[in-house]
Amino acid sequence: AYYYSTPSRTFSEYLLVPGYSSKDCTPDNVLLETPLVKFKKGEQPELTMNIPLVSAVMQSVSGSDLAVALAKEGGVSFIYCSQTIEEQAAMVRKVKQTKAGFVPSDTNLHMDGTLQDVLDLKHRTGHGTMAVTEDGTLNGKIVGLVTSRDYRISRMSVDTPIKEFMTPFDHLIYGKDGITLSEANDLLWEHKLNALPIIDEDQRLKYFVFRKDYDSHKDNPLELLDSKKRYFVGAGINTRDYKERIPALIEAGADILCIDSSEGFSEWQKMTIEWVRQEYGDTVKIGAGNVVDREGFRFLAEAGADFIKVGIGGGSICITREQKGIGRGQATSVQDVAAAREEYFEETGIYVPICSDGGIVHDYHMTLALAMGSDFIMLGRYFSRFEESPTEKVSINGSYMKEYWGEGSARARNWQRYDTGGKEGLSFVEGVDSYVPYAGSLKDNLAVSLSKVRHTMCNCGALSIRELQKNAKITLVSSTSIVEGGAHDVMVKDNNMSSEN
Ligand code: MZP
Repeated sequence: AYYYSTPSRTFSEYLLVPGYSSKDCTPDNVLLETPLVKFKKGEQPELTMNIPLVSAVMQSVSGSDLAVALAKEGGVSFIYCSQTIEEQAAMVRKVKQTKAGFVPSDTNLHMDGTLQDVLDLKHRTGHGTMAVTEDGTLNGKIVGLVTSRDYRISRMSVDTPIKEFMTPFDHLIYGKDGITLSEANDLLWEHKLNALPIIDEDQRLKYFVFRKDYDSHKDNPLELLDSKKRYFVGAGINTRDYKERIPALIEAGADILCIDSSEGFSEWQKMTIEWVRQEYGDTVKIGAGNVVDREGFRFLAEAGADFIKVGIGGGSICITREQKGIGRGQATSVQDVAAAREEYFEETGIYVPICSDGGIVHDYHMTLALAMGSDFIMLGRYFSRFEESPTEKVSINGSYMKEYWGEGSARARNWQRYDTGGKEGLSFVEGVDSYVPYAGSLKDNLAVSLSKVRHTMCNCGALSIRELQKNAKITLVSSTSIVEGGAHDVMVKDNNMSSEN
C-alpha cells in the first residue's frame, strides 16, 4: 500500500493571513468572475460565471426555482438527475422558459470622466451601464452609474447634466410604461446596442439616448423587447442512461452537463465523455468527478472533461467515510488537485477549472476553497436552507426548518451515483436525511456571503480569484487558536450574532 506522509485536512484547520491592500483594493472593485469550462492559454473560456458558486446535483437542492434564483445572481444550478429523464428535462425546460431579466445591477459608482467614456466602455466591453440623474431628467446631474456588480470603471464625472453630452447623441427614443431598467439594459446588452438608458426615480425607463447616426427603424429597441434571453442552467447526468438522458436534456435547453458520481476516477466517466465528444464534439460542455488527487484529475482532464469536481466524503449529509472508509479531507483534496491543474496547464496549455464540492460550513470556507485553487464551489446544505430550494418548510419546536437529504440516503435512492458496475440498486446507504434551519431568500443570503468573500479578498490584497489563488497566504491553525477565533471568555448577549449558516 502507499502511505501519505501527512494527514488530510479540512477547511476549518486553516486561516488566511492578510496581505498588503492598496487603496484601490475595495470590495466594490473585487471581480468574482470565474471560468466554468476549460480554455487554452491566451484564450477566453467559452463559459464563465459572475460568481463562483454552483448548487449541488441533489433532489433537496437543485430544482427549477432555485436554478432561476441562482442564475439571476450569476451562478449556476445543476438540476438533479435522480428522477426520470422526462421529469428532469421538464425542470430544465421550465428554467429556460422563465423570462430572464437582467442580472440585478446593484453597484453605484461615482467617477470622473464623461458620458462618452461610459458609452465607449459599454461598447468595448458589452457590459451594461446606466446613468442615474438627480431628478430622472436629461438636465439632472448624474448622481451615479449603475452597473453589473462585477464591473469596474475608474473615471466618470457626476457633476454634469446629461444634456451637455448630448451633441453626438441627439437621437432620443422614448421609453414606454412598464419597461424596467433591467429589461432595457438587458435588451441593449443582448443586441449589443450602443445606447444609454435613462431612468426615473421608480427605476422605469424614460429614454434611450442613441448616436445621431443610429437607424431606429432598423433596430427599434422597444420592438426587440419580447427578449430571447434565457437563464443559464446546468443538469446532472449519470454514467448509466446517458445516451438517452443527454439528448433529452440538450433538447430541453441545458447549457452544461455534469456527471454526478461519488467517485469519478473510473472508466465509466471516460466512456461517457467520449460519447459526448463523438455525438456533439465540443458543443456540449460536460464536467466530471469527483476526484481527490492528482491521478484522478489527470485521468479526467485527459478524458476531455470541461471542468473537474473535487471531493469525496466531505458533504454535510455524507457518511461515505464511515460506511466505506474512503475519502480525503476537503482542503487537502483541493490543494492537490489544484497543483495538478497547474501542472497540466504548464504542460499542455489547457486550463481545466476545478470545483470544490461539499464541506462548506462557514462563509470563510468559500474564500479558503478559492484561495486553495478552486475556480468555483458546489454547495448543497448552503442552498438547501433557502426559500427557493425544492423541499418543504416545516416547523420543528417553533423554528422553521427545511429538509435536506443526501443522494446516497434511503430517501433519494440514487444508486447510479454510487454504482461501480454490476447489479442495479442501493445495497447500503451513504447519506442521511436531515433538517437544516430555514434561512430566507437566496438573494439576501448570497449577498451577505459574497460580501464576506469580497472583504476577505481585499484583506488578502486580491481583486480577482486568480490573484487570490496566486497571492493568498494560508496557515494551519492549532485547535486552541480555533477556540481563540470565536467569542471567548465573555457571555454573549445575542446568540444570533455568533451563529452563521
Ligand atoms: P454539502 O454542501 O452539503 O456539504 O455537500 C454537498 C455535496 O455532498 C454534494 O454536492 C455531493 O457531492 C455530496 N453528496 C450528496 N449526497 C451525498 C450522500 O448522500 C453526498 N452521501 O455525499
